[in-house]
Amino acid sequence: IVGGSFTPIESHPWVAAIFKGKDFLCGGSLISPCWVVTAAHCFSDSGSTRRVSVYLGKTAINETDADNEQSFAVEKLILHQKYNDTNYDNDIALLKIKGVNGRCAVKSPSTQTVCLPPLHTQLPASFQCSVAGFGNERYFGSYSQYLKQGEVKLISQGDCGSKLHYENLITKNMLCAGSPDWSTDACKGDSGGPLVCEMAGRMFLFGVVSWGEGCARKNKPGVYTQVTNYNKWIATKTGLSKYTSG
Ligand code: 4AZ
Repeated sequence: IVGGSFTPIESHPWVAAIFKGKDFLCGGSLISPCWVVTAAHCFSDSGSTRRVSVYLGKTAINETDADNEQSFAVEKLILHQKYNDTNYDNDIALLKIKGVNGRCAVKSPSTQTVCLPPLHTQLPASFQCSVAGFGNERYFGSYSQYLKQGEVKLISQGDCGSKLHYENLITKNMLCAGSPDWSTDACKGDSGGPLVCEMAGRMFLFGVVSWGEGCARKNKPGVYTQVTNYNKWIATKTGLSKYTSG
C-alpha cells in the first residue's frame, strides 16, 4: 500500500497472507472458514499450489506471532475459467485451505470472515472503501513488513474507462478506486487482497486487488476485480450459499 497507514490485523481480520515457500506471494480474503478469495494472476505462471501456504491472523510478514496466526496448506486452487492473462478480465481465484477433520480457520479477534456483498449491490461513485495488504509502499520499493490499509474512493466504470484514466482497458468485471489526491493506492504485493466497503455497519468484500499502471500515479487508479459479478461463481465453486455472508 502506498500512503495509508499501518493497521493491526484485528482491524482487517479477513486478510490472508499467501506464501510460496518462504516468499510472500499475494494477499487474499477469508470468506468462510475453509475458503480464501484471491486474484487468479497470482497463480497464472503455474496454476500450481506446490509449496503454497496461507496465513491468517498475521500482522507482520517476516515475524511469527504464534499466539495469533494460523497457517494452512492448500487443498484446492480454483482459477476462474475465463481469467484472461492479457487484460486481467475475471482476475479471481478461490483457495480451499486444508483443515483437520473439516475444521479450518478458527475464529478469533485476529481471524474473521468478510461478508460477500448481496447480489447486484452497486455502490455510488466516490463511496469510500479501504484496501489492505503487505504490498510495496512505493512502486520501486519492497514489500511492507507490516500490514497497511489505505482509504480510496470508488470511480465509476464509465469514468475509469474514459481517456483520462484507462481508456478501453476496463471491462465490466473491473472496479476502479483511487484517492482524490492520488496519494494512496494498492501496489505490487497487494494483489489478491481485499477492497472492503462498509454498509450498515458491516464490511463487505467489493474488490480484489488486480492491477494498475504504477502505484499512486495521477489519474491511474487501482483496478480491482468486481466481486459482485461473482456471487454465483463463488457459490457454485465453494458450495456455500450465496446468501451466507459473515
Ligand atoms: C501489482 O503489480 C500491482 N496500483 C498491483 C496493484 C496495482 C499496481 C500493480 C495498483 O501487483
